[in-house]
Amino acid sequence: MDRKDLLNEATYDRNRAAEWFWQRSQVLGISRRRILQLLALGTGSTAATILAKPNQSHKAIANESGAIVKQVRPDWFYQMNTNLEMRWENMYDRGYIVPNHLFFVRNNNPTPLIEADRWRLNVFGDGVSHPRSFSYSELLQMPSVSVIRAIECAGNGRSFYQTAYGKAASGTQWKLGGIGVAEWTGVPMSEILERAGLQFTARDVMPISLDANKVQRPIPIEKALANDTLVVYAMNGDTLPRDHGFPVRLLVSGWVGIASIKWLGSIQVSRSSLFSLYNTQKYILIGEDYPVNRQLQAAGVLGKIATKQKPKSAFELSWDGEIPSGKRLLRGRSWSGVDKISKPIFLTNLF
Ligand SMILES: Nc1nc2c(c(=O)[nH]1)N[C@H]1C(S)=C(S)[C@@H](COP(=O)(O)O)O[C@H]1N2
Ligand SMILES: [Mo]
Repeated sequence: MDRKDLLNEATYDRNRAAEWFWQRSQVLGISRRRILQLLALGTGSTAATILAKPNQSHKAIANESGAIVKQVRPDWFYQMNTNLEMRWENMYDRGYIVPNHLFFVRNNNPTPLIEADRWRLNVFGDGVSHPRSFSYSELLQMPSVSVIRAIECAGNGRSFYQTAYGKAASGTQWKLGGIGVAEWTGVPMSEILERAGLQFTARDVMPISLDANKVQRPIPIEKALANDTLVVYAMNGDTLPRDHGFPVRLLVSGWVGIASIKWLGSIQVSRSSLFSLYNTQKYILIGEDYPVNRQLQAAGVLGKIATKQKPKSAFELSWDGEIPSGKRLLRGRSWSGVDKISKPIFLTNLF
């Protein structure tokens, strides 16, 4: 297979699932039959449990914030548990970039309060020859890159299952504000991996967070080494805000938001395939249109793994607002997870 194909998340996951299944059975000394039995018994977390590696202990977390640290105003956001949806009307006439205070927040767990001077980024695994850690100030002194990129939640637009089909999809009921564009500044992940002695045999990279559930989702080494895969410490020129991953988060450009792990604590680099709950059971598409082969099923993968976002568009208007009749200039945007929209279609005479 062309190694470039591994930049496509779906291709990558399909291949890795099969490999993972065989490797784990060997590493753990468990027979294939026993793994199948375990998976059959499992009610959800079996694959993740088999995979679980001891996490490094981190003492840098002072406590948890309760949920969200930044100012939450109802005219800025729709709040849904620990998540904040951007209100598009606030972007009217504001330009391309979403300011930090208006940027959406998607938190699986409350925002952890991490002390930067006690925090370290640990790089470990059999894919590096010199496992080591980096302090915050070390990272700030390394060569940095700034890119303008959108981060969009895989579930953005999910509430339309209810409005369009009369059937709600489970999960956060986003309208269209589960997206934001910012300028991200940080150290290319390649630079960090190189300094830990990246081996040419490295295959997968697992960024592991410090939030309550240690959210983690693997990416292939090819994507980890891309120019715009960054270990980010600044957002729109400011220190990365707590809710967006302080002290550092990952930016995995163009991939579903969950790949851009916040509150990064360690990075596992492996010569074998890696899997986590977040690409076997969560952030996947389930249904007749998304068949899963038997090997993937056996590895605990419940559906087609969500990859690139479909094109979408939104008006910069309040969700349930009214527009006075007459000739009006409406503004909006369209975007896709792959590239720029090349041919916008303008609808006129709507009213
Ligand atoms: N540690 C951690 N990283 C995470 C998440 C999380 O809950 N915990 N949520 C992910 C999801 S689902 C999305 S869409 C983006 C959202 O980034 P933001 O909150 O900065 O907008 O972060 C991702 N990174
Ligand atoms: Mo997300």
